[in-house]
Amino acid sequence: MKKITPLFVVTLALVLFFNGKKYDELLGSRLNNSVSVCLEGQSCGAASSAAVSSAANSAPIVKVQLSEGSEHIVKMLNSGEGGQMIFEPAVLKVSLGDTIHFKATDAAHNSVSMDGMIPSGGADWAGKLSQDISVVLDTEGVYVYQCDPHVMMAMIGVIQVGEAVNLEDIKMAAADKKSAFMMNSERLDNYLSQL
Ligand SMILES: [Cu+2]
Repeated sequence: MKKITPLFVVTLALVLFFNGKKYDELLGSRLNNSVSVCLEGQSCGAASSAAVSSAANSAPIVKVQLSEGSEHIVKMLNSGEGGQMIFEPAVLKVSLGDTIHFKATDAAHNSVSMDGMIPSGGADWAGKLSQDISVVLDTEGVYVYQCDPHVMMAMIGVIQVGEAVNLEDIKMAAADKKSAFMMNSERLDNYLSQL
């Protein structure tokens, strides 16, 4: 017992010491987190910059990243995360020569390229109602397409293939096209701003 007691005391002291050290480190890291301040103009990570742009523009503009792979699916929906009567995803960035599969997930929609809203030399397309259609995009630029029955609700989508070489043309044409939208008229500008 006389030999065990000092050993016990030493062990207890060590346990307390290391626990205390860990606690201090934990406390320190919590304090560091809570006092870290993101100043304007500094690189503060994605969440913070989104918050900054949200405050500045009332709606955060998140740029769409290049989709991986060479085949991409766009669903035609009555209701999606972005609202009613909508393509999902409504904005896509793909590589030259990629294939887009428009899926009639919900009935009574179609996908039709919009007049004057595709790159010059690009192939147009026109799917039938409730019909899946696959389109190979082998001309670089920005394409805007619509759903015929719901174009008044701005059921449209945007695909950038390679570089957005015709974006200024599309933006000029968009000003005219928007007059056809009775609802969701902000969608087209919103989508184009994500490119
Ligand atoms: Cu539709």
